[in-house]
Amino acid sequence: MYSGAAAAGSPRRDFISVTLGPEEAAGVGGYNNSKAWRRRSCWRKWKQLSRLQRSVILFLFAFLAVCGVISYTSMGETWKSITNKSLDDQRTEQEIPRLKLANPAVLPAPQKADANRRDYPELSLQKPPKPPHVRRGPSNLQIKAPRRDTRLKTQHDTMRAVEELTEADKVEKTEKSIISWRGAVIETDQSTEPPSSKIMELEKPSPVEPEDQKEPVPINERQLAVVEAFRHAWKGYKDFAWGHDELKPLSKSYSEWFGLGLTLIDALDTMWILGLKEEFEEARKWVANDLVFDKNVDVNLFESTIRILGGLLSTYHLSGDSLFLEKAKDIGNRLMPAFKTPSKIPYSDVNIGRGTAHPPRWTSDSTVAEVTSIQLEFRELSRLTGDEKFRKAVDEVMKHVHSLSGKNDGLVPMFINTNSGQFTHLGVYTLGARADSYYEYLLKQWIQGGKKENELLEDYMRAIEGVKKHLLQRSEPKKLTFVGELAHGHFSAKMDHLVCFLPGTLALGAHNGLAADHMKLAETLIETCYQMYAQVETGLSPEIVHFNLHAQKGHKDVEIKPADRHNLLRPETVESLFYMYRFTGDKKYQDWGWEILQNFNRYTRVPTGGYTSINNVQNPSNPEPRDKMESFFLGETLKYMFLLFSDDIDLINLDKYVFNTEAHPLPIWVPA
Ligand code: DMJ
Repeated sequence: MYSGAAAAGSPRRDFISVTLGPEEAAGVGGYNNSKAWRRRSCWRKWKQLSRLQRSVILFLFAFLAVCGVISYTSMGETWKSITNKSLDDQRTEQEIPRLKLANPAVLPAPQKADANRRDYPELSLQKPPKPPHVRRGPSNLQIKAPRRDTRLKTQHDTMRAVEELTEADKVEKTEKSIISWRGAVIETDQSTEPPSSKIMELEKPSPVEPEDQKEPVPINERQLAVVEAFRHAWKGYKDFAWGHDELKPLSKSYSEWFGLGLTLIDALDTMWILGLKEEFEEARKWVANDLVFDKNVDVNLFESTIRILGGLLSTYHLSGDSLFLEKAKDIGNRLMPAFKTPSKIPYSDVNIGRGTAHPPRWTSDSTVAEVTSIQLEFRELSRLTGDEKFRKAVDEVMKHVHSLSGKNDGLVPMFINTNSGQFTHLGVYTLGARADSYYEYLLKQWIQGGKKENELLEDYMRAIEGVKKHLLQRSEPKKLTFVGELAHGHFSAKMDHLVCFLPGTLALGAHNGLAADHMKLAETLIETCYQMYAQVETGLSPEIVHFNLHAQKGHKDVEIKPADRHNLLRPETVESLFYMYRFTGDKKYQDWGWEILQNFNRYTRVPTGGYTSINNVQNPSNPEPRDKMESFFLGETLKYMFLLFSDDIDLINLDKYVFNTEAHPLPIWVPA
């Protein structure tokens, strides 16, 4: 083989070497399909081309190479997403059978309507589905004007309209000190103590993400009416009950329950959500300077957990202000003695100053709803502080109740003994007082924990089957589906207003991938709850109704006994209306809520400030004011009203937050 300048003397010297095979070297020509021959032949052809032709070809090659690289990259992405999707599908499919196996008789397979993300909770956590009625985009374009809106205003504008204040110094102040978009102005130099290093290192208020830190959201006229109602209620509280538990608006005084500023704490996150900066700031100062838990006072474990601990935790998450977490940790620790019982089922009452706990004087029983509706708060406190003792205590209660006998198709009795740990007063089943939030917290703990705790889901699904089997009936004449009660095998057509939490909870479950018939049931039940208002003379629901099972001339579906005709400004129907509107976008739910707000204004508003419970929802000319504004009117009722009238799904996004039973939003833990 020879390699070198084979054509010395040739005018074209732009090649360097040629390799000759033995035949060619020997002058043997003809067709030869060997690789070497083909290479040589191409090379000759290439040499015969003009410089221009070669440049064009080289350019084409270069162009094709660039195209190749681009399409390879995008193919890679496509391939990656296909692979991920199939992995996700596999994971989902693995989890479905696990649920089925856990309780084949009760748990229906999660609906797989179109295999979209909505059907699979794990996926929807990452990228929540958007209700069709919500438009995204710049904040002032996101919200469709409700029918009666004449114009939309920003939250900031709204405050202006309500307050009629000069903005100049407010703006300046805001620019100097605001740390977050929704409501509160927190001066940096005002921050109470330096954040407890342990707490702050362990856990940050997780859901305050950049996505949430957006422009003030425009609010509409109905929301503005809620803001006005809140400010009126707050005026009464501030003028006559500041720092006390509840306002007595008629006597212009207050009542104490625990002596811990219950209304103020319950209302903190509502002020934040409504954008009431000044009110929030003032209340924060009271928390920083005057809220003291080292007090010789008996508090109810459940009530102080859902209102105080829950309120402080959610305010911490919304504001990012460590003051609230410090206070939450303090009250959490002071409530722990309640769990020192023979059965670990907590006592109902704790002295938060002395560190002692006890059951009510007349019994050693606790209420089932109370011991099973403190979990969201204590679990979150453990997550934030890194101290497992809070979570262990409440998880133990749930495990124990899960394993107990005495349930009826998932329905639980109303009492549990703190010595034996057994249910007592067997045979009575209700979704109302003393059992209600047990069911609510089964679902909500499951959601909070990233939908991994199957026992909670099993108990929830079984209970809803129990409701369907034993407690559902239809009334006459309107055939309203309602949830009655069962006492030793006898059905009672009695329904507490408290039961109206259920449509919202069912809708939340369906949104998280549970059975689609739960949503159907939610739709029929919320209609019933609305009728509990609409069929009454004041348009306000009584505490308890009895439904007519038989058609009688001149009788409505709803009957009210004299002892039950009071209204305590409760939130449950408005709460469910909020969930129903969020998940369906059906404006009728907003309209129903609007009617209710107007009737609260008509019959319960006290001109000098505040709202009052009333004794008689059947007497519009004299509803008999009771002279008490419950803390949940500000903590829950008005908050849910405001959210119901909003079209912004990011205003407490239900794929990021779960509300405790006192309407305090807590973060859904991001799945590991
Ligand atoms: C609130 O304290 C809570 O919603 C609780 O779960 C039930 N009772 C009141 C409101 O009605």
